[in-house]
Amino acid sequence: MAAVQRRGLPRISSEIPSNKPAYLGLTSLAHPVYFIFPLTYMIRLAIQKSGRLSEDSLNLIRECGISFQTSSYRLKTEATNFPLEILYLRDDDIPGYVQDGVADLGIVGQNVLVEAGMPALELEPLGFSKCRLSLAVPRAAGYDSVQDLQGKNIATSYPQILGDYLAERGVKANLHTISGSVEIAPSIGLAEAICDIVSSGSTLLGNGLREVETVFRSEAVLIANQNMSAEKREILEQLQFRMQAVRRARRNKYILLNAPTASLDAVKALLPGIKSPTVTPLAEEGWVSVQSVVNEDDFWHITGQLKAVGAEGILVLPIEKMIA
Ligand code: PRT
Ligand code: ZN
Repeated sequence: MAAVQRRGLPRISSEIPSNKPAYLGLTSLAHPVYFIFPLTYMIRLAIQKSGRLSEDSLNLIRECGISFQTSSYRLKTEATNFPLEILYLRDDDIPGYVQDGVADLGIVGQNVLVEAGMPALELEPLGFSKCRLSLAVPRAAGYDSVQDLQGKNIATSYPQILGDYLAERGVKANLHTISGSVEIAPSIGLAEAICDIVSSGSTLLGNGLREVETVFRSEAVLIANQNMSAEKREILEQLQFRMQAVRRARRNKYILLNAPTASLDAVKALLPGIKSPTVTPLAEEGWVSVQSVVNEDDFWHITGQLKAVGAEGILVLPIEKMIA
């Protein structure tokens, strides 16, 4: 049967097309008919269902201009304006699901990724959920170097990362793997030291512990299955382009100021901008308005220097997206 195209309806064919997705319409088992829909590929992104990564992951997707519905009991949701499906999972399960191709992409902490032994899945850092995996000992205990942990009991949820760290330094210790409340291990006599995630340090402090070594630094990363189809790779490229624009915008601020023309060279040297700053004359003679972009980390330092060379009326604005 030749393919038939009817206005407003999918094309109908009795042959399975080799290069297009087709859906089987069971009009007759003897003579199956395939409805051929346009190419509609979709990429699947796994994020943490509920925890420290969840909100930032959802915000990043939203800031990429992708709309979707959320609700606390849903396990997956489909974006309405981008070929993306979001799966909500426990963070520990995300690397395995991405490795196996159940999800194409994932957002997870590097600590979980490396502990799972799958660092090769990492595509790019995302700049949030920054933390460190640290060794800590009771405040009153003496500590000079990691060699002091030779033969000691250490409680941790990260035996792989810690094991590698100690082995590289020739330290043999007894690692006790526990999945939560690691910080209480010394006070209940389970271990002489712990190795756990630290962010502000207040949990260690509250449990009478002292941070002595940073074993690993971590942040949220985008991970990807390594055998994605060309079509999915194309969608991934679009998503990465948007994520990078969002991240660049978050790291930078738009700055506007007035400066005496005589100070312009000094101001330009402080504000190189993306290419060079935009300079326009003010109505008042001898003054210019300067617009540029400044890195958030340098912002306060540069503002002080700008004031010192005569800049006035400094305005700083957030940037929504920044395309390289
Ligand atoms: O339920 P699910 O398995 O999905 O989540 P989870 O409970 O295993 O993980 P979750 O939500 O606690 O953390 C997810 C990820 O956030 C981690 O894998 C890290 O990559 C990152 N992250 C960032 C942190 C922290 N900061 C953090 N502070 N993960 C844990 N903590 C804990 C830490 O274990 C300790 O108990 O917070 C305490 C220390 O915090 P401070 O601020 O007192 O130092
Ligand atoms: Zn977890």
